[in-house]
Amino acid sequence: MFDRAKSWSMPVPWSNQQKDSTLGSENETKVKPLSPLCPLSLRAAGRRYVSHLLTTATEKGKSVNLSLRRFIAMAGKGASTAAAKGKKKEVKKETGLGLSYKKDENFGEWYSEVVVNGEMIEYYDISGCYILRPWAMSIWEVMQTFFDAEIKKMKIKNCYFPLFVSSGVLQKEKDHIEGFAPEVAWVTKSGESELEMPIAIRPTSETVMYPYFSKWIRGHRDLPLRLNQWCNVVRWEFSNPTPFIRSREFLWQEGHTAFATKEEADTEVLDILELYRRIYEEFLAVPVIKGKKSEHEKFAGGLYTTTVEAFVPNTGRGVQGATSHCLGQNFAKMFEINFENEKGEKAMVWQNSWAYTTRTIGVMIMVHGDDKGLVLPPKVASVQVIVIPVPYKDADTKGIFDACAATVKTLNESGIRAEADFRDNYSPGWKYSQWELKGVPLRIEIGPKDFANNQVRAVRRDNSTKHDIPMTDLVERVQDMLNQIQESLFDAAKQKRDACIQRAHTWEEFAEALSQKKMILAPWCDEEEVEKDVKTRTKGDMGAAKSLCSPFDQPELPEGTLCFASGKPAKKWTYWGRSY
Ligand code: 87F
Repeated sequence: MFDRAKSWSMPVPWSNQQKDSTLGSENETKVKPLSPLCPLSLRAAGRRYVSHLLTTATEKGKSVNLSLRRFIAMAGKGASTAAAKGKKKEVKKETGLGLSYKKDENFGEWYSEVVVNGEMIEYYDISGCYILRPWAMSIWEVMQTFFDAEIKKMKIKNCYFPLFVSSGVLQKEKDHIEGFAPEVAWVTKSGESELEMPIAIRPTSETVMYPYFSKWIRGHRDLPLRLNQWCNVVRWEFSNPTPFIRSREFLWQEGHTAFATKEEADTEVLDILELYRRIYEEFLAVPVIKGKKSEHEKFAGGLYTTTVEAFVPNTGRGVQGATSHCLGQNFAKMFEINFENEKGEKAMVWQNSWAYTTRTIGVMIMVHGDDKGLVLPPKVASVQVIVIPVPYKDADTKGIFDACAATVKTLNESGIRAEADFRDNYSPGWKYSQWELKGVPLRIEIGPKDFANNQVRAVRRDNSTKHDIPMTDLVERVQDMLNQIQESLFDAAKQKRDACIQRAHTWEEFAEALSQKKMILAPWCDEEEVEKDVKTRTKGDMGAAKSLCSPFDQPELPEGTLCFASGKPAKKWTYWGRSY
């Protein structure tokens, strides 16, 4: 039988018989991996990863987590020791692909490998900093295009404030900065000379922007003032850096707004939170829970914090997906952001701030990725359909190539992001694996039989099903399949997430569910001391549990229900768990 993947006598990804002369030497390979799938590049990536980890370990002067240590130890002895080699080979044979680790067996290493081999991230020589490669950046841009258009509909305007913050300004709101101070990075020198005063690099822009809010807002006609900026921020984190999830520099949008009334501010908090829900659920196909943070977990400078919480079933950890805060009048007081109201009286503004970050991408990878690599939801994939010619000896190669080009053109013309992979130095099978690793939602193959029958073969990334599509129905069928992929990724993720939610009424039930890596929904008395106590009682190697959010969508709480932790009367249902 004609084996589509093996047609052509070309190297397969795991054979390491690269033909591209520009990538030939081992030296070059260290800098620029031949391919994520070839053992050489894996070793190179491993070495880079290890050096990154070592930097982290030394810098922190603390221990790194166990699995990382094991990885370092393995690499220290040389990743090519017989034992290491044997293990990698074995897994590779099992997966039939280039990933050395399986998602369910070694999630940490799987993630590190998939972000690099899937071409999202390259490690960098400063610990906790990562290069966002075009494959990741394009996802960010899709979300940015959506969000930017939505906030413009809400009359929010973009602006840009400087990266540098003077120490006086940064520390103006003492309460706000207090807990965060160790994470602020400072510039102390220019060339060889010490600066007169160190200058901070923005970790967030409240204190940068609000002096100007004070200047620009005079009367009620200057309100609302609704600004947003797309930028980077730096927070010198000390806990385990993780690409996208916890990095020392990241991209975000930060919205800062001021209103005449609390009602307007309250409305905006929820409007923005709904946009964040849509980013996760409609774009990234990741289910989230909308809710309010506890007093302990809210942004200390604000009045209340709302959040969209995601969950990573493999680690049993919640992730704060994005936050929308009502700041109340705390900052207005501090920065004297006053206005003359309609009655001619002096009044203080009500403020909000809100942000989502590149963390979104990490959550998506963790939720959808599998043992073959990334799985990108069609709505965010910069390549939704990859078209691969599958010629073989004696076939009408030109005809097949032309059919591929025509397929891409037809799809592009109807707004589908399709590309053809015409590279002649890789076999079709190699290309299949590489695009699977990169998570492209749909692969279209055109071989001699398809060409003769005026059809294409489509293969879904999410479930590997194959579908023969007549050329005449191409656009409609492909569009349908992309919609189905988007939908079933969300459904599968939701099903998995829901299976991890456990209700607990007592401490015993709570502790048991926590040990099973569940997200726990429990009746709570809503007292800060009790939350602190829960943290203390759950401290351990895996990190303490904390409240994630009290969902807006509250189940019924019958009269007389008691708090799972204190035994006092419960006031609300709250999600608890370990978190990132
Ligand atoms: C780290 C260093 C300095 C978080 C920090 O969530 C200051 C801070 O203020 C800091 N880490 N925060 C809280 C940020 C709150 C808020 N800022 C605007 C947001 C949304 C966007």
